[in-house]
Formats: sequence, C-alpha cells, structure tokens
Amino acid sequence: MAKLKEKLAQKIPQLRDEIKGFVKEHANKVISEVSVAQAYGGMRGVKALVCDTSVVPPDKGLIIRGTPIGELKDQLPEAVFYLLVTGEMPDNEALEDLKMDLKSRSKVPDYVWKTLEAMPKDSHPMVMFSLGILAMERESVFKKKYNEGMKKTEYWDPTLEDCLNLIAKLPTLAAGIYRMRFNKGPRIEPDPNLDWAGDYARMLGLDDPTGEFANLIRLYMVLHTDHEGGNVSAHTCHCVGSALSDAYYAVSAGLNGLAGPLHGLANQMCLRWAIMVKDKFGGVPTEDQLRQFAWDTLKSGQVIPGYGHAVLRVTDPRFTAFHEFGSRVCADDDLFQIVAKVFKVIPDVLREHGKAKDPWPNVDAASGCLLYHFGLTEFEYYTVLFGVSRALGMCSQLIVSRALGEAIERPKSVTTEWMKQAVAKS
Ligand code: AMX
Repeated sequence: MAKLKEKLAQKIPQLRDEIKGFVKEHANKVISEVSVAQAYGGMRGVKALVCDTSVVPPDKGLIIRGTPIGELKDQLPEAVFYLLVTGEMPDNEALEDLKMDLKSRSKVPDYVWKTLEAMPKDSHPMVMFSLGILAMERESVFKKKYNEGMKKTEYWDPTLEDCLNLIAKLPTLAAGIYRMRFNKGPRIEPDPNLDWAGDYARMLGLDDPTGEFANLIRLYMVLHTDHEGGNVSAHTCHCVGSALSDAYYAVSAGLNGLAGPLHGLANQMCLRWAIMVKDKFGGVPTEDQLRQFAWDTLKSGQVIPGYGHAVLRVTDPRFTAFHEFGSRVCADDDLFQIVAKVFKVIPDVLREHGKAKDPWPNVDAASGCLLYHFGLTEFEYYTVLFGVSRALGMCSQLIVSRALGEAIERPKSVTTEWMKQAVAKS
C-alpha cells in the first residue's frame, strides 16, 4: 500500500472515534450566533463549518496543520499536500513514494483533449480547465465503488484514489490548455523524473535558463493550496462533495467559484491594473501619481484588485513570500517595482477611503507581475495556476470529509418576511 494511504488507514479510525465522541458529548453547546447583517452579508464570521486542513487567523494569515505558510514556502507542493491530508510532514521515503505515485497517474485521456479542441477558441482557460476535469468524471473510482455498494467507513479510500488520479493529471491538463488556448505549439509530454510543479513549469514551455521560473511555480503551487473551509472554492467543493458527488464533480464546481473576479480571478485583474498604471505613466509612477490613479479607480466605483480580504486583517503572508521572491529575482522589473510601490501607497488610500475592512494586500497582489516577468504574459491563464494549486486543498478537504463520514450540507434558509417577524419578536 502506498505510504500516504497507509498513514491515513492508520489515523482515520482513531480520528473518527475522537470526533464522534466529541460531538456526542457536546452536541448542544452553542459556538456561534447569526445576526441579520451576517445572513445578508455573505455569512461573514459565522462559525458553522469544520475544516481541519488549515486555518486563517485574521491577524496571522494561513496556517496549515499548525505550521504558518511562511515556514512551508521552500517545501514541494507534494509535501504540503501530504501535510494537509494527514496532519504530518512526510519523511523522505513517504515524499518520494507520493511523487512516484503521482507520476504514474499523470496521463490525461485523449478524449479530454478532443473535448477541449472542440471548444470555441475564445473560451476562458478556466472554463477549459473545469470542463477538462468534469470530462474525466467517468474515471471515478468512488462512483464505481459506491454503485457496487461500499460501506460508509470505506468512502475515504476511493476518494483518495480519485484525488490522486486528478491531482496527478492537473499539471499536464493545465499546461496543455495553456499551449492550446494561446497557440504555443504542440503539447509537451510529462517528464517522469521531475517533481509535480517543476514538470508543470516545464510543460508550459517557457524558457527557463536559470530555473527560477520553475521555482516560482513551485512557490505558487505551495502558497495557493488551501485557505481554510469557508472561501468560495473550498466551500463549494465541500458542499458538492457532501452530496457524495465524486471528486471530479466537486473540484470542478469549486473551480467555477474560483473563476469569479472577487476570488481567484482577482490575480488577472491585479496585473491588468498594474499594466494600466505602467501604460498611463510610461513606466513606474511616482507615489503621488499612483495615489491619484488609485483614487480615480475607487471613484469610478471599482475595487483595487489584490487588496482587502474577507478574513485577513494583516498583510497576507503569501503576498510577503511572493514579494521576497520578486525582490530576490527581479527587483529591477518595472511591473514588480509598481507592485512594490502599490504596497507602499494603497493601504493608506484604502484606510482614507474608509470602506475596506482590510486595507492590506492579499495573495493576488504580487503573483501576476512575477509570472509576467518570466514571459507568462497571458493573464487570463493566471486563475488556472491558482486552480491547479487550490485543487490540492480542495482534495485534502474532501478526503478528510469522507474519512470523517460528514453529512450532506443542508443549512436552513429563511425568507425576508421570516426575518422581519423574527426581528419584530425580539
Ligand atoms: N478596493 C475598494 N473597495 C474595497 C476593497 C478594495 N480592494 N476591498 C473591499 N472594499 C469595499 C467592498 O467592496 C465593500 O464595499 P460595499 O460596502 O460598497 O459593498 C466594503 O469595502 C466592505 O468590504 P469588506 O467587508 O472589507 O470586504 P469583503 O469581505 O466584502 O470582500 C474582497 C473581500 C476580497 C472580495 C474585497 O476586499 C475585494 O473586492 N478586494 C478586491 C478583489 C480581490 O483582491 N480579491 C481577491 C481576494 C483573495 C482571493 O480570493 N484570491
């Protein structure tokens, strides 16, 4: 049995018993209340979901299984995936085992390419990515086993199989989409000797004489993996998976949420904004010019992309990791300098503007300019990169959910009339 599966098989029964006992003992304890503002305001802050893979304290940012993301930035995404699922870092043997396992599953079926080739040429790369995943649903081991009549305690095993099959194929699929959608020539086949993210960088086909582009993709894949359970992509995946729809359905659904401009699409918007700044001022503007440009954006009713967050109230540590990478690798790049200057100017502008609860940069504020620096200039593609990484987190959460036998999601909705009566009564 592969090391990751072995580890899970050893941990799951105990974990399941622990949570069962905990729920039984404290079933009626209240952990959260919901105000009218929260019900109409995207349920912000309502504690009604459980996610053990990661947590985002507003004053610290992402912590994966107890380790702050800043301390994981030099790890491989495969190691972070193992950590997300099991709660432990893999030793060398387990890591190598997982890397090889993923390699052996990386071939994307031909019918997926044919499906994608039949799509309109101007389809958004996220549509192609989500559809490519959905097209592979017929491969689901979970669905097969479910139809054969598996026991609830066994759900996690074929879910793990589906997730490994899916994750293994994502770099090949996503790189193939890049080359197809942006006329980059034939697809590049996977290299069995490379790590998951390093091979993804190679299959995109950009020049990388220094190897720093591959390092950027490794970092990118680590930083975007997971962000607790309530964000749109994770929550959507969890909700769809709770109906026992398999990982292909659930991850594809999560990615459709990631494709929104307030979520994963923000990275493409960020770069577009930085390029607009560069074009308008013919290079790096002064701080005053930038401040004025930001006010013009806000006054026209638009948001400053890459700033603000639903949960965070500090500079996103993932932004810091990208900022450090850029300072080391491309400090002279005009767009990087603009992004660095935006970081100096925007928090004060947003504070003065007085709306955003969080005036600080999020993960999307710096990633685009780094990709652009290395020649990945098609920013419509950036959310796909985010999606490849976020699939690691969504899959981890699904595996844990099936391991714990979580119930189908079905919160209670109420009408506005009900709200009015409830308020009147109180
Ligand atoms: N620029 C201008 N206004 C902003 C703002 C920004 N960067 N961030 C928040 N605001 C505004 C909101 O639009 C809202 O205005 P409204 O009352 O008129 O509707 C008000 O400030 C209060 O919003 P909030 O409670 O601070 O944020 P939120 O939880 O509702 O939304 C987010 C969070 C990220 C959607 C928002 O900050 C935003 O739109 N940021 C820009 C887009 C972005 O960077 N998204 C990426 C998020 C990270 C990710 O998922 N990839």
